[in-house]
Amino acid sequence: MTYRIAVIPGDGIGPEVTTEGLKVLKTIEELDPSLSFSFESFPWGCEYYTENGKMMDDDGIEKLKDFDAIYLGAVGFPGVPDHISLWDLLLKIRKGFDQYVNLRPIKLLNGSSTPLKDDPKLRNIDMLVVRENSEGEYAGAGDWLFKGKPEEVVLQTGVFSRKGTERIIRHAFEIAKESGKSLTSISKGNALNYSMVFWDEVFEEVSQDYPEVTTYSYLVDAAAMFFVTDPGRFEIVVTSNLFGDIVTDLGAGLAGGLGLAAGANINPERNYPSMFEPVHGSAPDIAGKGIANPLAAVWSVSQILDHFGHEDWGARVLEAIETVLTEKKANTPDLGGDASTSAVGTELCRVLEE
Ligand code: GGG
Repeated sequence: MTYRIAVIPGDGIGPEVTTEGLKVLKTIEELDPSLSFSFESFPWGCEYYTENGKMMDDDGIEKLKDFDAIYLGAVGFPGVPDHISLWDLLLKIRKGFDQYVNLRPIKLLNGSSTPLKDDPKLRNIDMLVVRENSEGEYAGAGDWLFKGKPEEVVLQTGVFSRKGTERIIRHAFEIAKESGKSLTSISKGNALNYSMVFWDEVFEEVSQDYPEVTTYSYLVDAAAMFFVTDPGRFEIVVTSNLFGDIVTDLGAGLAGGLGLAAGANINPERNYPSMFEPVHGSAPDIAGKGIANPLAAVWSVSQILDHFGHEDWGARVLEAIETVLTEKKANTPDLGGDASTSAVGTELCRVLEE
């Protein structure tokens, strides 16, 4: 079977890092005759916006719908307002394909270092954040009244439907049950007296169906502190769209930086393609210099392989990343090395071929 992958390299360092991800997939294809991938690239992003007045084609969702997966680099570049680049490409695809589960692993890989003190307790970083990815604070609901006037008022409404809240919490419980790990809900019920009280109630209700799963609940501010002081207490984490976006960048900072953080936008029903992307953005400051760390984008490739049911290859790609990190022969400047983006990809392929 040939897996069809739509590639959206996007902006800034996106094309540089996805090139290395594709290099890895092509190497795997050569090593395993039972696997075959076809790639179609789409030139969407900020440059496309500047030329065409839109981030993607009007029928972009239609064009993507029959692919087995979407591989995205990065979105956003100076000159195009960030809310336009995010909403008209990344969020449009997440919403268009109901990719309501955002899986973001936060793991201190072998060979990677943490800015935390050299305390074994603080090296115990291995969690999976299950972020709600379709509504919540990113519902796009709100208003901007009396613009420019002294009485100006801006509203940004969080939307938490029963369907949306229950399905993400249930999905996280399923992951926790299957993996035998605990599940922590991160919310803010004391201050957000509608949305997060509701979230906490739904979490409590759904937990009744999973008596075998040990559960914890944290306010997001306390959770942020414990991420830093005792990250080992978190295994599977479920949280809302905005909180998930924030705590996963915090987690990335603890586990080696954004160059090592991958994310999968999953449509669990598989009636539409899922999308895989590094968590980082387009990093305009280093774009075009050939020094961006491609490991997050390659970890996303590992997630694609897992999603296709080739967990053996997914694990091998992650092991190859750990080997490259441990050997330190090809690490980019953010990791203290001087290797180019392309040299890291080539080294990963060499490790896979060994
Ligand atoms: N790698 C995709 C990208 O550029 N993400 C930047 C970003 O701001 N993402 C926000 C989000 O994941 O909700």
